Amino acid sequence: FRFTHAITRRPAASITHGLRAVDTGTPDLATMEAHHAAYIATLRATGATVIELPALDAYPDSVFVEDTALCLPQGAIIMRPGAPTRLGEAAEMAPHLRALYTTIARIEGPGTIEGGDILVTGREILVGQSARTDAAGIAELRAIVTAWGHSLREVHTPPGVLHFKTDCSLLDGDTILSTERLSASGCFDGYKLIHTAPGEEAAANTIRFNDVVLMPAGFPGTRARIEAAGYNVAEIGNSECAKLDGGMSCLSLRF
Ligand code: CIR
Repeated sequence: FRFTHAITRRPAASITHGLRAVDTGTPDLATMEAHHAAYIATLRATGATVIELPALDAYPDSVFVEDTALCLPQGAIIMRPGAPTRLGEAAEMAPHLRALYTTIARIEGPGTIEGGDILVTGREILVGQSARTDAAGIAELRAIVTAWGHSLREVHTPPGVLHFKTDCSLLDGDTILSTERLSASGCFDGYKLIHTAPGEEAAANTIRFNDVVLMPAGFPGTRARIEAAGYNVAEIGNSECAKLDGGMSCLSLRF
């Protein structure tokens, strides 16, 4: 949760065609741009360098850069998104990571895996199988990260939830914010847990970025729990990304 860099990508006008599990309305580009600017400003205020990539109109979901790669101290790994319309986003990210990392690995397939299903904690890498991430994709990632000295544990994303991290986030090396429906599986046994407040499951996707926890605006019960545990919270508008099942973690690669 200590980072010197983040990579973001500007939302494209095609964001109105972004993937969504349930249609709750078309995202408004101008509002999303305002939220995105606040997000970037909050990351920068911690002293980090934020690399802003240009919009990619050919990929409506390309603002959600987290799904395209996994950045570790040993190197970056280019993912293989399970959503066919998002597959090309990984190749678009690759040259930017090559400019920053000497070691680059790539998930070759045929398995698929998206960054939203990967939680790196202080002690291990947790990966949730989901509609986007399959066993073959996880096996390929496991081979790469174990060679780099990490241990990987496979877990499951609750049914109907897009990504593993839709329902959890890391608050510090061994403290996790989770929905009750996810932690009920026991996947976080041994960690300190803070649960989202009742009815606030959509608050689970936050990011701890240096000295601040960025959380989606409008979840006072969960905010109070995070603050009571001593964290410094910044609320960022997320109404437009939420229409596309996106949240705080999806909007950046952090390293
Ligand atoms: C999608 O369905 O792929 C996008 N609309 C949302 C991706 C959110 N990404 C994430 O949680 N890491």
